[in-house]
Amino acid sequence: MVHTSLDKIIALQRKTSHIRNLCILAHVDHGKTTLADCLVASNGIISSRLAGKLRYLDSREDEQIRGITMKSSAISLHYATGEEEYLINLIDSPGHVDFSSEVSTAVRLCDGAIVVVDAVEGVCPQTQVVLRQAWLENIRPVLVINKIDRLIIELKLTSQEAYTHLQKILEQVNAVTGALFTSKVLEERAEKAAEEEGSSVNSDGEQVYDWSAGLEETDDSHLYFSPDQGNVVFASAIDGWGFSIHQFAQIYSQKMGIRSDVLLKTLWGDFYLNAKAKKIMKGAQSKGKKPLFVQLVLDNIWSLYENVVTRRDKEKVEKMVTSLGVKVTARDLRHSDPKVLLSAICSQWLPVSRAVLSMVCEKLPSPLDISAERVEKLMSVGSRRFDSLPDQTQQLKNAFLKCGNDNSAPVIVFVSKMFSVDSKALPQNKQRPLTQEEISQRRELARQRHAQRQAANQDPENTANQDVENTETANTGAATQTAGVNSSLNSTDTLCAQAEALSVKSTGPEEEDWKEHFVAFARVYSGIVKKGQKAFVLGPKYDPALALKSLPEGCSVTEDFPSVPHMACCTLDNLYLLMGRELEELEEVPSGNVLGIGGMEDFILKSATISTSPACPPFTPLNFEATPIVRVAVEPKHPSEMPKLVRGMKLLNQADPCVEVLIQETGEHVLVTAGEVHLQRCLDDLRERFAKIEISASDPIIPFRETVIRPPKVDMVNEELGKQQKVAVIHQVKEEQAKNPEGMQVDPSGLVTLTTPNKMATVSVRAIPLPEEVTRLLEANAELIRTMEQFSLCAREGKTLDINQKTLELIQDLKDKLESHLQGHKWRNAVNRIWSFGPKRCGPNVLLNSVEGYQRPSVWQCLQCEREKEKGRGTTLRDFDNSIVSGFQLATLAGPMCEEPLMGVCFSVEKWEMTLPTQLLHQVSVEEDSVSQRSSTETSDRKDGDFAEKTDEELQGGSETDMPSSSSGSTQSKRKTDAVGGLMDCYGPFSGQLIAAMKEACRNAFQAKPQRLMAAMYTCEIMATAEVLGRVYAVLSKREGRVLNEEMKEGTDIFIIKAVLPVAESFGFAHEIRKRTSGLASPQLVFSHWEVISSDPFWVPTTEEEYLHFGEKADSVNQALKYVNSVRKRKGLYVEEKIVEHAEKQRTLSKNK
Ligand SMILES: Nc1nc2c(ncn2[C@@H]2O[C@H](COP(=O)(O)OP(=O)(O)OP(=O)(O)O)[C@@H](O)[C@H]2O)c(=O)[nH]1
Ligand SMILES: [Mg+2]
Repeated sequence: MVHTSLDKIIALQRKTSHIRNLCILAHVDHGKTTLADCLVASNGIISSRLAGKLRYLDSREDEQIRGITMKSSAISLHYATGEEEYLINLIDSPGHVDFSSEVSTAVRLCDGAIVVVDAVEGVCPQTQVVLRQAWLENIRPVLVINKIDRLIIELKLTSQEAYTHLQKILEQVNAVTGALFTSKVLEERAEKAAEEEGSSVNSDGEQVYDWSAGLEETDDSHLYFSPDQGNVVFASAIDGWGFSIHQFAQIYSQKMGIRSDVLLKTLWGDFYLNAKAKKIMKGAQSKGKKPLFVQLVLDNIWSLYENVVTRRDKEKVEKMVTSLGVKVTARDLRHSDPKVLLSAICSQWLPVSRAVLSMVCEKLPSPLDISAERVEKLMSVGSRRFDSLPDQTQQLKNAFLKCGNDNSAPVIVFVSKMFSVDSKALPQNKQRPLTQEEISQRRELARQRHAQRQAANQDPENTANQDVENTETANTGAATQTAGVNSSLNSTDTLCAQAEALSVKSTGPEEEDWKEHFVAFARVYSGIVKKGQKAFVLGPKYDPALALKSLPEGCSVTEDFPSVPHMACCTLDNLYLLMGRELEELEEVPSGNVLGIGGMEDFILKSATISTSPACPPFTPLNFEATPIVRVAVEPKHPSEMPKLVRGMKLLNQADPCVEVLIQETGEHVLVTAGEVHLQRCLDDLRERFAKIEISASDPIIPFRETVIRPPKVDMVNEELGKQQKVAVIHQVKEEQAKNPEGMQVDPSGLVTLTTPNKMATVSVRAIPLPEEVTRLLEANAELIRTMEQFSLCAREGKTLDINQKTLELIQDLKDKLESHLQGHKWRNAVNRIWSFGPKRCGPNVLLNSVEGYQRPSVWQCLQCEREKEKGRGTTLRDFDNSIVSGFQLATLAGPMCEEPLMGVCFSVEKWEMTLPTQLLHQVSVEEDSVSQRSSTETSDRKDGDFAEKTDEELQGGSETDMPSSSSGSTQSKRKTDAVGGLMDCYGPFSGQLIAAMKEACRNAFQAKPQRLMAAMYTCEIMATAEVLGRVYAVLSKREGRVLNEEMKEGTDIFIIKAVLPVAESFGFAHEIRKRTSGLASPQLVFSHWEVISSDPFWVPTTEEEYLHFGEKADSVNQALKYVNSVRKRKGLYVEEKIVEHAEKQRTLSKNK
């Protein structure tokens, strides 16, 4: 196969209608990279013998070693069919869950996708995820069912069984697509009109009719995969063959004289060939006949495998080879590995590249076919609606749709990720072969040098004189000599310099070797990008409406313009064609193509939009499916190398779409990654690439949550708790009360009352566990709660914040749901009494206002049509409201067990009394009258955002200094601050005392209830054959995993096990499973939820049965306590540990009796 030249690709880049941008998506190990190899080989980039073995697009060393892809990489291919020539921009993506963010970056740049499914494993979890991702980005998929050879060789299915099996796989894939489609249609319908509902839900029958009628309105036929639609290819990438039924229809229409369109419709499905009548009939199954697909397609392949691989029947093979009309070399025929012969035959008979590429060109859209719906989705960030964008921005939609290639079209480019390349890999630094001219130039130089040297040796004077003539620098005798020698030296120097220049040019500047270069992975959506062009770089938070206001009309990139937030101006220095491991330099790239842009590292962190028009909005952010959860602290082996590590982490952050790097309060440098494999890759990258130093990483930092639960009804030995337990509890409480700090009382029901040190305020707080659904709701809606909080903050400052209608509806919905879950006497009117959420004002814990007679603005005030007047304005309590909230925020940020955040706890403030000295109170009220509405925002309100993040000490220290400055804006508020905040005594400012008291009260109320630790859980799906099933279970149970269900894949002996596993126990899990099952099973771990660990970390036996069962010491392993202690140890907190208790002297009895 000939190598496609760069010029050809450049020419094809201009034919937008003949470009296909697509990515290969699948579950891990379903054969994406192997398939990509076959396609790459069809362009002569790699040899077709190596296709499938080389895995060309896995260019990293660790990808080759581990055998999995870790990043998405692109390559441009040329495909010719008949008259038409196409340019295929192919992106291979990883299938491992840890790298699913790389899939998102790939999907964004494409118009279509090849979804690969393993014929044995069928639809797997990641297959569903990638189908969903393709769906969310509105790109069209086609299907490749790969590894059909496994059905023949491993599962030993007959062709008929294989047909049924393939049908099932198609059904599974279509079920996933169908679910996505119906959910979308139903969502749209629900949005449309509520009144329709009333009329359509009359009877059950009608409902069904209506529902499907809604679906029928939208054409969905192109969504489903079906071989007769031409969007399915059956393949074995490793053996190099693949076909769609179009190919067989063509073959048989010639052979049998049946029209190919008839064959196309009947080759897949319940049809059979009636040989007598020479007709194709329906009802193969009911009549027990072989379906056409089996008879005409599968049987051929099955017999080929049988003759070549299983029986190795030479005669038959030769016959088949001649009948298929393919050429096989004698060497292949004699080869000891039958697969070589098989590949040689198949790659000529049914080359997989032809089947896949012709399907892609036919069925996937070109960049010109981009739909208006997709454009609107790309252009509308967040909850903004497309029609709320400025007019100029809306007009850009046409540019997208036109995908124009002329110079007048605005340039719009989206960068989905930044990837780093070695400076050596850049085309400008690459060692290129010398041209003929350069070689002769070098030869000439060398010859001159040689001649000069010889001449100089023989007769220095002579040469000198000659040189003088040459250079014409001297005229007289004595001076001639010296000058002559000099100039002779000079001329040799210049020669050397010239020679050096030539050699430097070809090897590249060495001093730049260490430098990391970033290339932006991008696509042009409109216009032509030219090398050296200037453009705006728009960050994800850029707002065109704001910018258009501040920029002069029709301003262009070349002019000076006022600085606009999230916008920068840059020059596009280098444009590259992405060719897998190589980059090729380009002068310009027309719209519709995927490209690499060099020199953008100072402008773009991870993703950005580049445009020549300031009206262009930033594209919607990428949908990331994985949540980064695994954290480790890293440090350099040699402390002096810290700056290198910091720089390296910065580079790593830029080069990976998903990783997070942060510096914790403790000063640790922390990496947050999506999973173990991802973590390993990040560490390797840091060591070898970005920091180039030795680093050590801590054990993974596992996050926990702390919570309280309802008192358990049974004890640890499952006996119902009787009175005896109660006595013990009261006894315990009394004991603990003795330990309580001064001024605190705890009553038996768990109500904690605490007074500030200056005795001026008293708060009573009770901790109540929130129902599980409520916690989940709060967690899922953190973003909404943050919006509500912002609204309240603005309201307090007297400003208004406009929230769009959709968000308001969502907030109302959240409120309704909370109300429905918080039912019963205990929660009466609780939702309206919510005071705050925490930690960070949006977490899954609630502060409840149960103070009698205290009215304050509700957290739901954004829902009220008319803005509520500030309730309780002017009361002393209201002035200190914020201190209570801050105390609550601090208490929920770090719990008493091991300083981890709380979750699912409601703190109900039941009493709050203040007894301020009368003279101060008077002062406050007098000030109050003269203070304007605005200035009543209370002292510490302004900086409450920081409160949540600050630690206790910082806060107390900080409040002294911050307080006066925070209200120095107006003299009125200053006076008021003096009155309220100035309640200073020997215990410090009063608001600070109140914060501390509230925090302590919450912590103690928490401790008065049965406390539990919550662990982060992974769901994991493992596929294993029956013989290794037992070992998989053993590993799971050793690591505290819990099996949710287990089912057998139909038609195979593979079991699918679904289980949950604590993140804390997951490290090394995948490795252990693989080791124990000899690589036959490999799990995929995805973060799913938080779960309460049922054992009490502070449990001691209290009932008689427990004493009997566990003994007095009860020193069996307490998992929860183990976790608590490990976290405390890591944080440097006090850990109560008994190393040896009641040690007994050991004696060897046999000797000295
Ligand atoms: N029997 C058989 N094995 C195949 C076929 N295609 C790929 N494989 C094997 O499947 C394994 C995984 O192939 P890859 O191409 O690396 O899979 P992938 O989908 O790129 O994997 P990730 O990128 O890690 O998600 C390799 O060992 C291949 O040799 C096939 O058609 N038949
Ligand atoms: Mg791969």
